[in-house]
Amino acid sequence: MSIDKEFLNRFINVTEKAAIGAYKFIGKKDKIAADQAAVDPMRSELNKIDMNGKIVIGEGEMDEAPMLYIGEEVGTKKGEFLDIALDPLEGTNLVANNLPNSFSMLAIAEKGNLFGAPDTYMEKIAIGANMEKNLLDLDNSVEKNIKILADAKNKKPDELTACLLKRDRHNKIIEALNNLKVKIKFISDGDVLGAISVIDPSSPVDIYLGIGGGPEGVLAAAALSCLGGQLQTRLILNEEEKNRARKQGINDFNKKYNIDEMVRGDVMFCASAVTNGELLSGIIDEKNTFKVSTYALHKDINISKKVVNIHQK
Ligand code: VTB
Repeated sequence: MSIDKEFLNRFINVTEKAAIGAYKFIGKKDKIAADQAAVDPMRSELNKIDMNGKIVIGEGEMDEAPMLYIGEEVGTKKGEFLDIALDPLEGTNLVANNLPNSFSMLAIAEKGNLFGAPDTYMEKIAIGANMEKNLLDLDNSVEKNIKILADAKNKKPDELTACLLKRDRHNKIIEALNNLKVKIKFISDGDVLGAISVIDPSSPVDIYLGIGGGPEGVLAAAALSCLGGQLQTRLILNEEEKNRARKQGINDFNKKYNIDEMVRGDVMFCASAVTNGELLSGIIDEKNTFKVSTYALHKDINISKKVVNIHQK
């Protein structure tokens, strides 16, 4: 079954209202306030939608997040049963420091169809569409994955661009990429967009790799699955996190998840920009209105669009 296409505009409105909430905290060096300002409108707008929604990826566990926590039910409790992965503000640092590529985002699937990844680190490797299924593997060396990808794209490694978070934990990967002369696009935060950039025709990125957040991995999987992209992930868990993961029904801690194990069936994805960026323009503050840009995807209906909506102040 597909998700009713009427939902897409309602979810676009949710991420746009959340983005507007965060807008006034751009450059204010307060990432917690920026996040909260996105959480409140996101939650109240979700609660206006006729659905039986359940948060599977949210602001944290029930005891650590008062709102939009994992398991929270949202919507009017009339209508379809939907699972929701959300990040009211992906890139809290980016907003706090007025840097590009911050978004309010969410993904929707039918009940039971989204991987409830714990809030831990996750290894990720993402590539675009139209390539042999499960082409790359986290257990391959960087050299091997780059060679396979270069062959599949009929390019040389030095013609490829890799995107990764600028973190010391990636030094080995960076060294391998440098040896292969692969171009590197570093990002400081916001690895959902990093992963999505492999399917963005206006981006030079061919491969996203490295370690980022688990919840962000599920949001990236939702977007990539709408457009035929590929993603493989593996959780990175310390002992305490293994206990938490067990409670969420995860027992094989070394499991590699391919995209169809993270997201099943029909999916919607919406990301509304707060600050300017490569995918979308940021919010434009006009006298009486805000102009907000959103990237919206609906897998079964084959919708992939960038929209701009005007919101009255
Ligand atoms: C990424 C990125 C996020 O965290 O998941 C990253 O997408 C990973 O964590 O925007 P570290 O910052 O600890 O490396 C963010 O940068 C912030 O949540």
